[in-house]
Amino acid sequence: MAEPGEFTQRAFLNNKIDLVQAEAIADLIDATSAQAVRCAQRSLQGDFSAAINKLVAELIDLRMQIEAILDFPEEALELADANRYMEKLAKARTGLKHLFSLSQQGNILREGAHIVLVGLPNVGKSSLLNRLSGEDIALVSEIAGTTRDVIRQAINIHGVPLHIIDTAGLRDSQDIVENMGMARTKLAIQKADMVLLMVDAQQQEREMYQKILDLIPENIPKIFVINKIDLLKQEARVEVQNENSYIYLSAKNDQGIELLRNKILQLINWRGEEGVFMARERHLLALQQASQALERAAIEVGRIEFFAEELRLAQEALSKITGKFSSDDLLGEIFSRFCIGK
Ligand SMILES: Nc1nc2c(ncn2[C@@H]2O[C@H](COP(=O)(O)OP(=O)(O)OP(=O)(O)O)[C@@H](O)[C@H]2O)c(=O)[nH]1
Ligand SMILES: [Mg+2]
Repeated sequence: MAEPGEFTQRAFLNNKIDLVQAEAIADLIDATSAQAVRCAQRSLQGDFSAAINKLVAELIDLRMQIEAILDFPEEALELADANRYMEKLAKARTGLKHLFSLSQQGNILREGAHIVLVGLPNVGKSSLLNRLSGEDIALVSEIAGTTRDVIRQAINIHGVPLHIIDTAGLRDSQDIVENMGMARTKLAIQKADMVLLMVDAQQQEREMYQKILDLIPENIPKIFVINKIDLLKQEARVEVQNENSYIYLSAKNDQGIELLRNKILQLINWRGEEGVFMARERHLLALQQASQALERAAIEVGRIEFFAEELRLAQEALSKITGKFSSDDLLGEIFSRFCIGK
């Protein structure tokens, strides 16, 4: 019997593909939108690897020159040479930055951000979930406290995958089950990538909202959604105040939903699919390590041994991505996630 990912692993071990391409096969199988398919295909064709290899080649070229100086310490480093090395280093850093930004976009496509809907009972959270997903997933009623449990739904906005999490409305309640639901709401907030704080346009009770706001950690992006504008006969719109975004919409009448969609994409830093590679957390981490090493190298040009060492570390970090230097543990983890026989 074939093991999970066995055929892909054999292709990798026999140098037919590198590690990024092997991962791209898994990502292609798991892709949930046309965008994700195209990005995985780009990585599978070797575009991501080629970009990494080009950077590695630049670093090797620079290292060869530096290491040669280390071998002949009697020849002092000329200023003109030092300037040339700095130029090459700057070029590598720019290339790395660009690659990181493309990979970050790819990571959004792979993982999908978790967006949690919170607010008082009855403001229309479940109605918004249904509207965003285009399906009747959550129960909607005029009874406050309709949603008891956390409801998750995978959706996509213009091809970008997202997980929307509808929660039990927060209020002071004596109901045991409702309180259990609220405890889950609080847990969901802690794990969110973004929070949509929903308010009823007719009744914006400040005190209770402050309590909900206090539950949301500082560093999590939020959007204030003011729902039911149809009841006040208002127009859908976006307002920005003190760097906070307020979206006025009607979940029931389908007004302003597109404004919300665009704002969500903006807050997760989605900048379009152009040239994006499918990237994993592991790739981002390695790119970051390489970038930190080059940053330190820039400070060390005067001390050539340290400069050389930082370049070596940067090269090693990049090579980990394509699998030139990888531990067996990492390979085991990557291939075990494939389905059997792939
Ligand atoms: N007029 C109007 N009514 C809305 C709108 N959105 C939701 N409603 C109504 O508001 C009531 C509550 O909606 P839900 O979506 O169940 O509210 P919820 O926030 O999920 O409530 P809980 O689950 O109890 O926390 C329902 O009667 C909806 O039809 C809107 O945009 N305009
Ligand atoms: Mg609800």
